[in-house]
Amino acid sequence: MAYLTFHSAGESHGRGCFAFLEGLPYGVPVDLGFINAQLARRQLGYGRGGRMKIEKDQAEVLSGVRKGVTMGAPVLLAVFNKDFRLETAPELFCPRPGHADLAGHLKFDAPIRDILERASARETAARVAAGALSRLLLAQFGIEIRSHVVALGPVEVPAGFSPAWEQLGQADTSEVRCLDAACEGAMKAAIDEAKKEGNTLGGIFEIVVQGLPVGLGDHTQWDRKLDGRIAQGMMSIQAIKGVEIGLGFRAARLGGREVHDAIQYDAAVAGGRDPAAAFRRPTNGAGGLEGGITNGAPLVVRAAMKPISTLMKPLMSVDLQTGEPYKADIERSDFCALPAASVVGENFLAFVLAQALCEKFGGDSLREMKANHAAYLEHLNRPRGGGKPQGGASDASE
Ligand code: EPS
Repeated sequence: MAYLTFHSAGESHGRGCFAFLEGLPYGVPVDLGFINAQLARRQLGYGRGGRMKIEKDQAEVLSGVRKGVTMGAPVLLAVFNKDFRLETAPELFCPRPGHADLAGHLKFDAPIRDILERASARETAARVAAGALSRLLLAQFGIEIRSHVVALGPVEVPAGFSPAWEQLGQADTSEVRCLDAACEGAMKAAIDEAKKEGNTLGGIFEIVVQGLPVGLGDHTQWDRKLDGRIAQGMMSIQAIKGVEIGLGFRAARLGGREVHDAIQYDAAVAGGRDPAAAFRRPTNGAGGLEGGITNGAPLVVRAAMKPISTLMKPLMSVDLQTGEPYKADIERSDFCALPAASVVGENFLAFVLAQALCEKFGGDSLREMKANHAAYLEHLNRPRGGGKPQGGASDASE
């Protein structure tokens, strides 16, 4: 069982979105202002629908925190809905192609309303609350996460566009979270056009993580490989249809000499505080992961979001009451939620990474985790060359 677990509860128009986190150590400072700032970022973006004008998402801590720090106990966070009308929300009868409506209705033998209420991306408010808390743990270990939008509908940043870490910090100043000025305008125009045509747009965002130590995740078993766990975390976000790490699909079209990152070693800096400084790679095609283990380079994750399935000019569907062809139902929705999805991606990735961090340095208190982390860095930093690896055949023969 994973040390750190997260589950959510709640419906889009129910009482609220609830995040249940178990396994956080004692003593993580809980900055509610930070968590609420992440929730506010999730509400932004060009192309959102009417709901974001109604809600002002704020997290309330219902359990597991005392005097501003985690108690080592389960944490329950609540984001209460202003648009709370679960019992009176209208029934739907014409399932929306691309939504969970029809498959959920058939599987659960339940009204479409009951399916969509839980399938809705409103659930991402709970994920962001949990992810933001996870991020506060990561911050204690110098781990930081940023993201930007690299494609929206037909508009894509130029190949090789790779903003510096400082520049990534500016993505929030763009309404589409894109750092290429020419593309930013074209993306907004594409959203305007889609809106005019009763259409929706998806796209691709990229997340970059700095400060991860070498050695999170594990090569020994399928469900311990961190790349697989990241992919699961990202694919589970509503409307995400693809995930890449590092070069991702692009690696398939290149040779090994072009894809893999040569390793350099500088003995002069070994023994310092930063193991990544002794082992350097001029390139990062691997995106920070090799064999399912972090390698000390920045983690680079891309996720592709499909266009939202509620269409103001709907596709044809079937009226489940008559069995006759009919236009799919229309619900209030977003035209493009990609900028928000990139914020959800950042924060949910934080949860997946916090899980891996707790497994590697697991302790009951933050202080114990920090001591474990420091001892591990010390072990990593021993100078290489001349020495034999510990254990193994050579030791046995001596
Ligand atoms: C969302 C809340 C929802 C939608 C959107 C995301 O609110 P409502 O359905 O009341 O308009 O705006 O959900 C979807 C795109 C979806 O497919 O369910 C939110 O809080 O992010």
